[in-house]
Amino acid sequence: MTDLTLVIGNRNYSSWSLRPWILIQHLGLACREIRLVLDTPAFAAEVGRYSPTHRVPVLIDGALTVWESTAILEYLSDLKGSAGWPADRAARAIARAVTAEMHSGFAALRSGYPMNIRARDRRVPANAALSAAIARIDALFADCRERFGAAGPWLFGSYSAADAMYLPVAFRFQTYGLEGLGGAARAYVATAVGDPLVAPWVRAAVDEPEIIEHEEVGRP
Ligand SMILES: N[C@@H](CCC(=O)N[C@@H](CS)C(=O)NCC(=O)O)C(=O)O
Repeated sequence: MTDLTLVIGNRNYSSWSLRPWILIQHLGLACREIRLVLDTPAFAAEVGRYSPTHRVPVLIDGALTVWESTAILEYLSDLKGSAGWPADRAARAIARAVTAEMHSGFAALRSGYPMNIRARDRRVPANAALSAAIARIDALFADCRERFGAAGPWLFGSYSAADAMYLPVAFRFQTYGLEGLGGAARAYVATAVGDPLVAPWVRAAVDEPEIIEHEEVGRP
């Protein structure tokens, strides 16, 4: 028996919030949402009621509070008998590795290409760190798809927490362009942004009125 509430930030900008939300959809879990608007006095005043780190996302299940997106992904998967991870042990190990890699790294990608779901045709000048991050994403997507993806369109064939972790990355390429990605990575980006289960989040992101200026980079 679960009683889930996910506390999230703005749908357009909060990449960490999107990750557990999309896994919840793929696992078919029922979950309430509380949205706190980032960069506002109201966020600062309210987030501490839910989150010990004063950050989102936070998952509340009855008396239990889970923070940090990877821990939330693990908890959600546990609720469904580990269904958030590939069944094969080797695939599961690599899925966890790429998930940890995203959570702990890619600083240049996160700061250079902030997630901005509704924005299109943005361009950011190249720099060495950003180009290296894009090259690593290209290799990672291609490698996972080639080694583990035969059974379906996702990184490990069937949907997993790794796909949830990289969905905001796919949205970044939709916003800032696909330069630097090869065919396999481009096809995966198209799969991820075209996922019917993410469509309600995208519609809500488009309708959000808030603009966070420092996230609006790369305008023509
Ligand atoms: N390591 C955290 C990062 C969470 C995070 O940085 N969340 C941002 C929103 S995407 C946040 O809460 N920012 C508000 C703030 O720092 O005041 C996780 O994986 O959940």
